[in-house]
Amino acid sequence: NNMLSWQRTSYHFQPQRNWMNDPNGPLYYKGWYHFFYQYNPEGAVWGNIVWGHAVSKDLIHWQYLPIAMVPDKWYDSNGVWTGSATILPDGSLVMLYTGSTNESVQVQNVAYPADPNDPLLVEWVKYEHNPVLLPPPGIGSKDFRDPTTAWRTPNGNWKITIGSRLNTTLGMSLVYETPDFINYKLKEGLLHAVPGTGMWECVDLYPVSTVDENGLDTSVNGPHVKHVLKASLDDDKKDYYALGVYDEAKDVWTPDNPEIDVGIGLKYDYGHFYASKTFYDQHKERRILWGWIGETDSERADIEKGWSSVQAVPREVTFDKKTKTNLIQWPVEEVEDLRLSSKKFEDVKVETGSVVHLDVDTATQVDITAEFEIDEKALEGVMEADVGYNCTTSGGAAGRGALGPFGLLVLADGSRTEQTAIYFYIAKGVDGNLNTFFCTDESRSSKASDVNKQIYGSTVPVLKGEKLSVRLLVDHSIVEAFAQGGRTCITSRVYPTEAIYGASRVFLFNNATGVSVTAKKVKIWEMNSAFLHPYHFSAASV
Ligand code: DQQ
Repeated sequence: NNMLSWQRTSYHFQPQRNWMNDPNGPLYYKGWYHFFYQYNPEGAVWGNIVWGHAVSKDLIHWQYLPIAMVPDKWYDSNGVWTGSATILPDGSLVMLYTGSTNESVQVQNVAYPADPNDPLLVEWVKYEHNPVLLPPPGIGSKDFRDPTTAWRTPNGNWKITIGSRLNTTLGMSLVYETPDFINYKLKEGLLHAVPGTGMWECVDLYPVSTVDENGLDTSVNGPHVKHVLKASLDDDKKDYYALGVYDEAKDVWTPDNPEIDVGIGLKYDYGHFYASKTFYDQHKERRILWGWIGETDSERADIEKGWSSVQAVPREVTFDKKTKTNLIQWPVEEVEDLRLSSKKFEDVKVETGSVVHLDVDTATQVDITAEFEIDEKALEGVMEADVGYNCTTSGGAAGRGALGPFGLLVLADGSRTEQTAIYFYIAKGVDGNLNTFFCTDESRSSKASDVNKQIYGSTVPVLKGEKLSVRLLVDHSIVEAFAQGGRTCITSRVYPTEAIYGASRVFLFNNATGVSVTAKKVKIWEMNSAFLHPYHFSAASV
């Protein structure tokens, strides 16, 4: 439908048409990045789930391949659901995925590439004696899904974890041990459980180095290693992670800080981002995070436009060695290859209560970096405490405090009847300490009334001497925002009707009452399109 075609993104992964959800089994194999995804080949709403498949040399320019797996067995006839890939020491691949059976029971299945010599991994075969795992006693038949990538144990076996819940509210993850991916033993304890968090979907467990920049293969453990545990909470559709320690002998993961445990502490992304999954990229020795960005418009609009959902630009994840309390997420460096012409703005003063237009040609498909400086004296001069600030409930970009909000307006039209605001807000505690918030306000993002417009955000750690910095990936109907180098991230799905194509503008704004802000350096790159297209099989390759 042409009427809504401006909402299509230009460098975020999305199928040509129809519904997509979770990322599945991402991996690097024989020179290609592979990406599988939950896909409905028959429409723009969830259902009939198969595994879509695409390949890329650089995680940005994708080529669509034929559907990898369809629900053609009793053990997955209600859907080929989410799963993960494991690369064995000899380089071969095992795929583990959840099948929803003909009776809607969630079981785990194994699949292999039909031809390991095919770098495109076009054909997949399901293990003939699937399923390999049924819900164990005491676990609901619909509470047992999304196996992780396996990690190797010192005795040469493999372990996986699978999310579930007990008594509806105790979110948790089970551990299984297997020598061969066929026979499994349920471990006695739980990897971890957190009361009140409900069903854990798409659990992820992986190591991060506390000293090195490179990512770690999933089986690595030992000194200078922390383990990230992530669960996608079915109840509030958010991806929560926590840093902790994984004890392989006991099969237990323990959070560094019980107060910021899985499901009650940090989120990968405070906006719209769900069912994410990481993989270790052995090609570039880094850990890559994929996340699904669903629609926030009406189902009717999705059916009308004939498609639904995109994936976030893959992010490299590392441990934040400066704060030691959070991860860093940053768009993979390859996205920078899409940067075309740029414009730079320096020392732009944004007075209290003002808006400044940044003159760039087109701002509908851009990569923006910005650094803000605030007058130190003004910061100290603020006498009264400002407690209880909350991105969602404190008035958004229009609410005014002494030291915020200030930041950028993107996907805005010239008269700002539409705008998506990304901003900082500094609150002074009763102790005089400053607490910085990073937020996104979608409330004026679209004139359309049938779309969900939210105000999101959280605190962002700012260390002494650091400027406030932000990176934005703007792509027609998406804004991915990264504060302080990726310590806090917010993805917004927005539906401008006026601020599209050439009518889209970028502004700086400052609604703080007590401080003027200087945008020290703002750089705006126009972004090329990634031109996703089907893979053309040459005569020689078929
Ligand atoms: N989506 C899949 C499930 C998973 C859920 C089904 C998360 O395997 O738990 O499409 O979005």
